Amino acid sequence: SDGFDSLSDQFQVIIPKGDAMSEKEIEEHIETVDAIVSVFGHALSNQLIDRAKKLKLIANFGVGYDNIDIDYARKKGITVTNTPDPVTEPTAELAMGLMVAAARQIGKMNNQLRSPEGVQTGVMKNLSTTLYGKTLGIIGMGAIGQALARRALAFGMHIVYHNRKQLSPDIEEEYQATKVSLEVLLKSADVVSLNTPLTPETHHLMGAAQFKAMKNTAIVINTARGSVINEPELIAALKNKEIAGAGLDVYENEPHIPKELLAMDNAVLTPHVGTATQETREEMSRFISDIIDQFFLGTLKKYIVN
Ligand code: 8YV
Repeated sequence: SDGFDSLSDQFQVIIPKGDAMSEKEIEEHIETVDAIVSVFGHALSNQLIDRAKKLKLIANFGVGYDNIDIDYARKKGITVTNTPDPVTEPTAELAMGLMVAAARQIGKMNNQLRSPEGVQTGVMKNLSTTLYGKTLGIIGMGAIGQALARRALAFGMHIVYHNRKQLSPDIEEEYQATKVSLEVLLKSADVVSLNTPLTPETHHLMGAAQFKAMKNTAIVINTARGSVINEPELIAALKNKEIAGAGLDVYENEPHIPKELLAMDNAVLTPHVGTATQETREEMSRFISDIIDQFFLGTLKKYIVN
């Protein structure tokens, strides 16, 4: 809560006792709050929005705002904002980490070394895959996709991307990246990274057909939203060796992670921690405090998503 300190002078701030407000805390305050800080994993229902008679601002603590019905909020005259800037670099960093871990089997080796059976020593028994010289296909070339491209370029990877919009020639040149169709990306990439928001168009963008279209040596990385992938179909593709591995930070029904994935040593898993660093959480809190300040001063120009 440190990052919210700057707000206390002008606002009465209600800090939840846990990670998010309990039902009891919500009951107590919902009818009197002017702003709510919402957080992924705690959907803000329309019924709750209806009850928040004084609500003017929903400041979402994160870049993805699929936990809020933003059109409904707009109809009610409520502004919704997000926090893109502070999450860009740490999320790309985790995507890069999952990519390296999946390709170089860091998770598998780490687990084996600590297991009672231990790891088989000797390089030939532990062969993995080099990223250098390989092709990274980025689906969603927004800020996080571009931050990942910068990192991948430094690793000596080639970059193709799929995006609604074409990037400017300058930016394409900077990342030496080429825009391709989803079909071409899936066929040519050694690593496919998902960096799109979750929308009706991207829901289950990756399923059985897409995994079949990928190289069977390829890996998929997801630091976006679990439902961009059809999870049972990913599990089947990994089992049937249609793809070689996965690095996942997000899941379809968080915080649940399917047992099958937990049992697979070709899946490197983290529990939705793309922005879970000390620095990032503090920066996100400061960022959202500034948004709230500016909104009530009437000077907020950016970060409004509805
Ligand atoms: C979570 C994220 O919102 O920015 C996003 O979209 O997924 C994360 O930052 C955050 O971790 C929830 O506390």
